Amino acid sequence: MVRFLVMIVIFSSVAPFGFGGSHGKNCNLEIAAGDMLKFDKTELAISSSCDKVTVSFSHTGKLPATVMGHNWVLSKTADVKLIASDGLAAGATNGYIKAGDERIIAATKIVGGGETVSISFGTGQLSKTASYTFFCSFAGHSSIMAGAFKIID
Ligand code: CU1
Repeated sequence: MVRFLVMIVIFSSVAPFGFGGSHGKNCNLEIAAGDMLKFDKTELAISSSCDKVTVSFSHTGKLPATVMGHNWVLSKTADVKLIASDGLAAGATNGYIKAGDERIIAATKIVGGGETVSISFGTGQLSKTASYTFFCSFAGHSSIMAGAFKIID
């Protein structure tokens, strides 16, 4: 699946490499999670030619958001633990995200079974040399529900 995704990214990469081009190229990613603490992908990758990324995240389970809610959060790998612990302190009413958390590159709201949500963000702040991780910040999920977010040529 990861290889398939990478192929799509490579084939859709028609613009010259490098961020901040004038093409305004939008890249789409899809990811899902069910009633277990698991995303259906362990890795997501975008081309460095993407100016903007839209992530569509589906909760394919049946449990409600209060019991088994999930979100999709992107940050530098080094920031995951503190974002998650601050999110836990912020609690369910804040979607397990600390208000105004500048370490977060992108985050969806918490969704429950049957719901799909999407988030778009610019790639201007991303660097090919940094390490990024996507994860779920719902209470206790981030240590298991996480994967690598890569920028490839
Ligand atoms: Cu979760």
